[in-house]
Amino acid sequence: MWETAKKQYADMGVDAEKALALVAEIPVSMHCWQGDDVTGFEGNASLDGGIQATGNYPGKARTFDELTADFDKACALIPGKKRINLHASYAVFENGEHPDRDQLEPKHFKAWVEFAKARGIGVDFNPTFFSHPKASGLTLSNPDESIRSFWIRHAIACRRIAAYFAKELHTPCLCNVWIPDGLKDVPADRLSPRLLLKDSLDQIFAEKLDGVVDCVESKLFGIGLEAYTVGSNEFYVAYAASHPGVYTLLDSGHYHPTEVISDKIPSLLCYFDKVPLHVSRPMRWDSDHVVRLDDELKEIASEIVRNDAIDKVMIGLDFFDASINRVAAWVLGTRSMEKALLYALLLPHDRLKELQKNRQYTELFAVQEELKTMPFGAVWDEYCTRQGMPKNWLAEVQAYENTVLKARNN
Ligand code: RNT
Ligand code: ZN
Repeated sequence: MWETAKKQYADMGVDAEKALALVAEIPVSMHCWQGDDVTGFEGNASLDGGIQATGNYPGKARTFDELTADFDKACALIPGKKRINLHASYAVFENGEHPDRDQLEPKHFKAWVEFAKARGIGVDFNPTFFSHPKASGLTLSNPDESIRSFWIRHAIACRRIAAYFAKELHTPCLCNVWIPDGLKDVPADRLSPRLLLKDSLDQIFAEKLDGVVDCVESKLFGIGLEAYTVGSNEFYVAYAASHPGVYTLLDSGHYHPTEVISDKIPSLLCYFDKVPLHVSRPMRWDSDHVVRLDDELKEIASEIVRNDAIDKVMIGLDFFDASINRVAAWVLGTRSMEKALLYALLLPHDRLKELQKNRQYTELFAVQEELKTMPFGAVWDEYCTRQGMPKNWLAEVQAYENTVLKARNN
């Protein structure tokens, strides 16, 4: 089937061998927080900040050892090159120490560096501005200077930890600032919090750090924060555009329901040499459903591939579903991303662009539809085989559930 498929793609002007070689090298940053519903290791009972992981599937990871074991299990069932994306709330403390978030140091992430080194993967990082007593109201836009400065110190500490990851692992570390700051109901002042946020960011990014790629993640609304979000799209795009070295991250769930990030990628590529992503799947709201191989995911991947932006777009995932097996969720979502990238690499982009340029819209429409029934599945299977994937990954997750997850009793 692979040989036949390869020939069929060749007839379309597509080199399927080349696609297989390319897809295996595109790094996808897998978020650690799918493994434990964004709980972290600080003993937090509940998740706040306007985000929610719904469901209570048994077997959630509670410790560094459990989370990393689950992550390894998932990775063994996903083809392609991975990175791991961590939150500051996943610091690993020793000797009974319990530093607050503004006191975090590289040494609190030594275990993660060792983990990443042993697997030859890079690390990305996020300061954690939620699930903390000082995050019950505003963080970086708080008019209370003692609270705002606490969070500025936290972000500065996190950037230094990101620099440590980059140095130790010899690969740049994306350090992403997302804050939940906003209001439930109609504000009287939308400007002042944004000016405070702007000042906070200026303080946070003042230090030049090698290997750190800074970015800011905008959002439309959160649960309980429906009326106003301080870190809006326009605010952060303008901030990044006017601050060289700071990028703006696109999360699929952070826009109006019919608005898509695939269209925003080429817009940002006109101005930025890096475009970080949080690929997620919103359903009616920023629900962070596990990513499926749907039209928008294919379009996201196509914008990366057809604009020669594989080295510019930094693909990270951001979903958390507590209603299904969490290891399976990681595998499903990440495999969907891999599938979309391979799918996009198998499209005859030059030919399609030419049709658009020549205003041959009928032919363009026809070819686009023909492409949908090409033997993509055979190429995907070949990719999985070459990457040493088992035939039935779900059976492996189910066995892991029976032997490991069920013993956790949580
Ligand atoms: C929240 C943002 C943010 C978080 C993670 C846990 O809406 O998408 O990226 O999901 O940082
Ligand atoms: Zn996100």
